[in-house]
Amino acid sequence: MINGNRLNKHLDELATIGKSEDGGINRFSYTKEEKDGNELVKKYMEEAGLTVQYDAVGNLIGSKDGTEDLPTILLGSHIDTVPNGGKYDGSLGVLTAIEVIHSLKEKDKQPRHPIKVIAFKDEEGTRFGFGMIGSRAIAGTLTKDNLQITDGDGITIDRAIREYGLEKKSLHRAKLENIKLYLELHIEQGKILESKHAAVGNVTGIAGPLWLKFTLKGLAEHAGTTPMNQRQDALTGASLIIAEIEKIAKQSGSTVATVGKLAVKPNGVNVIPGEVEWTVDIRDIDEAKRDHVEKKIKQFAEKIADERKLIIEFEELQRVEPILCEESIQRVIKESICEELGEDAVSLPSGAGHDAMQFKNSFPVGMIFVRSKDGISHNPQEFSTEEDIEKAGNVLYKALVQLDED
Ligand code: HGY
Ligand code: MN
Ligand code: MN
Ligand code: MN
Repeated sequence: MINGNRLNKHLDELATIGKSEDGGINRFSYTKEEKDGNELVKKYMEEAGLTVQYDAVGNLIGSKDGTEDLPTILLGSHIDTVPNGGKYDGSLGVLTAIEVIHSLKEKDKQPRHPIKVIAFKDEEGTRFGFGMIGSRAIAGTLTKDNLQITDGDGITIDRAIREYGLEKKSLHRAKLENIKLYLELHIEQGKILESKHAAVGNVTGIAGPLWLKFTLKGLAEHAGTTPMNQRQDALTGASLIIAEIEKIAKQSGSTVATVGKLAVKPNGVNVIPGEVEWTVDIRDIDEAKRDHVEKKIKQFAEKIADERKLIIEFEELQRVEPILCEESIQRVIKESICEELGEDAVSLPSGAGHDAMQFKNSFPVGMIFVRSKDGISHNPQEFSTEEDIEKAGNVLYKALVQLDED
């Protein structure tokens, strides 16, 4: 099947790019580290016999012709990271897809369908607070307005693309047509496979992330001279709301909600906070439940603002619909898992978002999960064993060969 040693060697090499002293990886979109990472992946793609190019937004696309004039099969994932991220999130999917193509080439197996392997641009949304730029472009849903979104330094996505040195191409040309399906391998980033002693799993669906920014405005005043009953303290108000966000999500039973970023202004020891800004990431496989939690959180926030003479503002950063993986692809993945592991396949939903979600209204998708040690991810301690990686690579190989025959 695949060459597990070569795959794990590529993974180790890529992990050195953007690595910080404490072992975390920082490869944010349109930065030098991410460009160096792409150039290394481009080399691997060429060694696998793929013809490689960057598209209008910087997706790195390796293409291989099929023997027949059929729709294209897409494989891929992302190599950008969260701040201080792990070495497997995204990268494993890109490198395993390349390894499968490389192994097919070595076995002189010509696929019937054309195949493209894509390292999607900015899946994580770390730099711009707006994720999946690359897969949106491939789906044809990235808009000119999206390109005006800015990073913390006020640089727009559009300017970042231009400064990255990409050939000026129209956004519309990035959309891929005549696609049969998309298949992504990714680490689970959760604890289910480990709890079921399964190295590899079949993904049933992907929870849709809703990202909001809350801004709560009060009045910055002197910490020493302002009586407690005359304050418009934005941070105490925010803390009540944030505690309630956790409570509402817990009560929902399935929806998860996370406050990941928070900024206090003017952020002085002796100043009553005049303004607090924070993000909320709300997810569920069931969109109606997710949106109900959103509604309850906003209602509570407005109540606190009212009671404390504060002003609350909400901004939607991104709202991605949950997606169910195609039954027919799931069936092939389960058969491939059963063949590789010699046991029935474990199927599970993905709490994490993935590029596959952007193709909900374009073409069918399937995902394969690799076991994560202790379920840890978005953390330098993220880990999957070389054996599990090789088994998962064989599952991707088998599933691709099967899907290519259909
Ligand atoms: O946020 C996510 O779920 C993914 O890691 N981008
Ligand atoms: Mn991630
Ligand atoms: Mn990922
Ligand atoms: Mn992904």
